[in-house]
Amino acid sequence: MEVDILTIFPDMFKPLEESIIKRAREKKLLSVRVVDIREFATDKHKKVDDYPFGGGAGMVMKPEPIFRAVRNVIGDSDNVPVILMSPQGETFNQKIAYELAQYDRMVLICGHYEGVDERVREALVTRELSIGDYVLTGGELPAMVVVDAVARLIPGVLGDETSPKEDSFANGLLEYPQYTRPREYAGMSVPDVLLSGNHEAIRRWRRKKSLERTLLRRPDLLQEVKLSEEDKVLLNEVKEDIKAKIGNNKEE
Ligand code: 9D3
Repeated sequence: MEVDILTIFPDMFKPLEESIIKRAREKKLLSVRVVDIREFATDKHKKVDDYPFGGGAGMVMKPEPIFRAVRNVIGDSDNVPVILMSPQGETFNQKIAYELAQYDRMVLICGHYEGVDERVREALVTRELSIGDYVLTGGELPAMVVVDAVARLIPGVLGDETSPKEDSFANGLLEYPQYTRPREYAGMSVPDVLLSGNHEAIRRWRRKKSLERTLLRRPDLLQEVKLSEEDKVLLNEVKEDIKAKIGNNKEE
């Protein structure tokens, strides 16, 4: 996938040169081009923002540099998502990540100041995304969040050991607790079942823990997920455990 990121702060994108994203780029599974909107400013001072018509605080990003930058990267091609990162967008989630991963290109525009000239939305933007209800200083970190979440869904980006199909948000439940060596640390031991070698018992324990964790932390997710007959049995066990106070009103 080819991603073009339009920004007035190109130096903020160093994190995309590390770790799994770095490897994905080396393997040519992902190409990230960070485009400095300022290079497309039309005046001699390379101005990218201006005062809002009608008055008010703050500055607004001018349309011309953004239009020219988008035209420069995609020309007249359609079917390329042009995504504006903005606090007013729909909230990004795993489902949207899967949708975007189906494209072989996308353009991300990072908003700044008090916002962008509305004509950018009218004529250029196909989708507007927020990453959640908190106020950041710009769309750069959100753009990196989207690139990261989408890139790892591209086949081959994750090693074979880690399938995105096993992601907690992909199977609709939170993940079960994980342990590694040593078997005992600071007086805390690893649950016996995980050392038992009984794969069926381990699978059942993990599923139950996933259900328990989801019930206690994200009951909203349980409304969405389709539970198997075994899941219903396990979830009832969880609820009985909690009632019997074995749960001590929290996990374990
Ligand atoms: C004056 C009203 N503000 C809206 C709450 C203006 C404003 C604040 C912060 C306009 C832009 C920004 C910068 N944030 C983003 O560009 C942004 C963002 C965010 O702040 N939170 C979550 N997702 C995103 S995506 C882009």
